Amino acid sequence: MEIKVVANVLKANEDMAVVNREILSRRGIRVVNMISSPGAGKTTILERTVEALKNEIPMAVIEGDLMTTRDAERINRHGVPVVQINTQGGCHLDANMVNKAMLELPLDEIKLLIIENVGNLVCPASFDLGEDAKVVVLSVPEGDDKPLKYPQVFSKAGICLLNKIDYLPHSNFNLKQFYQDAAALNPEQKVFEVSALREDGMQNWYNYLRELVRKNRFGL
Ligand SMILES: Nc1nc2c(ncn2[C@@H]2O[C@H](COP(=O)(O)OP(=O)(O)OP(=O)(O)O)[C@@H](O)[C@H]2O)c(=O)[nH]1
Ligand SMILES: [Mg+2]
Repeated sequence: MEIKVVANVLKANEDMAVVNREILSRRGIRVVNMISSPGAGKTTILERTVEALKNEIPMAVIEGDLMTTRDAERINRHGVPVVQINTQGGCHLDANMVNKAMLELPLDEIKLLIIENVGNLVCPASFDLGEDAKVVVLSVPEGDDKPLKYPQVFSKAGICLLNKIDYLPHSNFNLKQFYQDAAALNPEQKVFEVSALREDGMQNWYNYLRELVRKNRFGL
């Protein structure tokens, strides 16, 4: 019985993700779903990203957190539309929450929607929100063993941002091991090494977003 309930929850989410994808792709809006453990640097990356691209690509942000509007306030300072979802204890965003948040955004004016998921490397991987791509952020202080320990999110994410590379000289993070494990889980995954703090390597990420927005709904 319990298994059936869980299956129903995931099926309901899948159905709503299809609806979101249809609404967004009809308007030519590209969507990325950023996933990481708490504190890996999602909001810092987003602050840099909106500052760098907001005059070039009309964009909006959905922030997911258990509580507070802190991350939305950080994005709001950069003058792009942002909606905060508070899950009130829930460990991930789901497609229904995103659907409601989308209604608060000027969808006819944007081409890129970036969703910052709740800080958690596990549950968000199971819930499709209607995105074009999942982006996993791993930060150097978390350790090079994380891809193999949290394989689902690394397998599903088309992009991995390896953040806080400014810590590399002070850490035992083994880059070779990380690349080997990440490639074993997902040979197609692109990895961008960045320091959002120092703004190192961010151009590769911006170019990825530019390319994503340029593609039409058939991926051409
Ligand atoms: N040294 C260093 N610190 C960073 C970097 N990027 C982010 N930080 C710091 O890491 C901390 C957490 O960053 P956030 O951007 O809030 O992380 P987050 O993933 O959004 O966190 P949650 O929303 O709570 O899951 C902050 O103190 C940032 O200043 C980086 O590239 N290098
Ligand atoms: Mg954040």
